[in-house]
Parts: sequence; C-alpha cells; structure tokens
Amino acid sequence: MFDLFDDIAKPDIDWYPAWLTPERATALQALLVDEVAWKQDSMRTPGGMMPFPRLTAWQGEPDAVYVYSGIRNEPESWTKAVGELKAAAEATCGVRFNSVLLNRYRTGADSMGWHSDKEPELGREPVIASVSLGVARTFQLQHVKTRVVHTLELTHGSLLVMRGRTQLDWRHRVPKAPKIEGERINLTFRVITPRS
Ligand SMILES: O=C(O)CCC(=O)C(=O)O
Ligand SMILES: [Mn+2]
Repeated sequence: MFDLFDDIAKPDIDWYPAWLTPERATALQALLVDEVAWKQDSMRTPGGMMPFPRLTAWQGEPDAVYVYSGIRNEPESWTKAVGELKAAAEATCGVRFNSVLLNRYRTGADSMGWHSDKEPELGREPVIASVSLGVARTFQLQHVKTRVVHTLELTHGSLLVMRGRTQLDWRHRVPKAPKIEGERINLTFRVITPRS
C-alpha cells in the first residue's frame, strides 16, 4: 500500500534503552560525580560572556584536542569509570573511541541548545555514542530541511548511537525541563582527528 509517510526522514540512530543495569548505572553515576574534573565554561555572546547552562569535561588520548564554541579543550586522561564506559561503548559499536565530552545537567534548568556535532575534527559522518545516567532527559532531533522533530526520553543507563548522516541532516538539543530537580550526566564518546 502507498504510505504517505514513507519518505519522511528518520535519523540514523541505534537506541539501547537498558544498556546498563540500573544498579550499575547508579554506581557509575556516583563515581563520575566524584572522579571527573567538572568545569564551568563560558561562551561568547553578543551580550558578553555567558556561563554554559551545564558543567562539562573533556577526556581522551593526549592528542585529542577539540575546539567547539570557540573553546580549545585539552583532554584530561581517562578516569576509571569513564574508561569502563568507553570499553563497553566500543564493544557495542565496534568503534575505537579516542575522546569523550561529558555534560552534567545539575537540574532541569540546565540544558543544551540546538546544534549538530559538525566540527571538522569529527569528520563528515561520525559515530557518536551517547550514554545517559540519572533522571531521564528529553532529547530532540530536528530535520534541518523539513523541521520534523523526533523526541526521545534518554533513560538511566541507556545508550544512543548517532551515525551516518545524522549530524548532516539533523540538529539535536536537550531542552530545559523546569520540573526536574534531579541531576543527569551524559557522555558522548567520539573519534577525533586533531586539527594539524
Ligand atoms: O546530553 C545530551 O544528550 C546531548 C549531548 C550533546 O549533544 C553533545 O554533547 O554534543
Ligand atoms: Mn551534540
């Protein structure tokens, strides 16, 4: 039968809702709060420097330097819990990651605006493995041309893999969620080719 919706684009993603057991996810979340060197970066805006609405950290191989939003991120070395998650993500995705961006959303007032992960060091069609810990987080993908939006709930211990044309055809965000008081942590494992 002719399906009107056949040609509506779908993002190239894999979704593993119960990737970690809840117990392991809770233990790893507590370790990450303690072991990661969380920092409060700022971004340049027309109104001056503004703090990011979240804490961040960047870990990876020594040469995995990543420039985004005008910030040059020198990697910290892998910490223990991050190293465990990296090995598990590599086993699931069949990809060797050399870096990870960590985001810590302290409450629902923290967020991340619409963007695509399109920096040159990621290459054209990157595989990005996104691990979620803590209170479920709304994650939206919007097609850049049709403006179609898909909304996912990224639950405690889940893995979302973005691949193929996802960063070219879609942007994504974590909107503010004023009712949420609990903390959420996100790790996006990446393969970076450093700028020369
Ligand atoms: O927290 C999330 O799920 C989004 C993270 C993200 O898009 C990023 O780190 O680039
Ligand atoms: Mn992103």
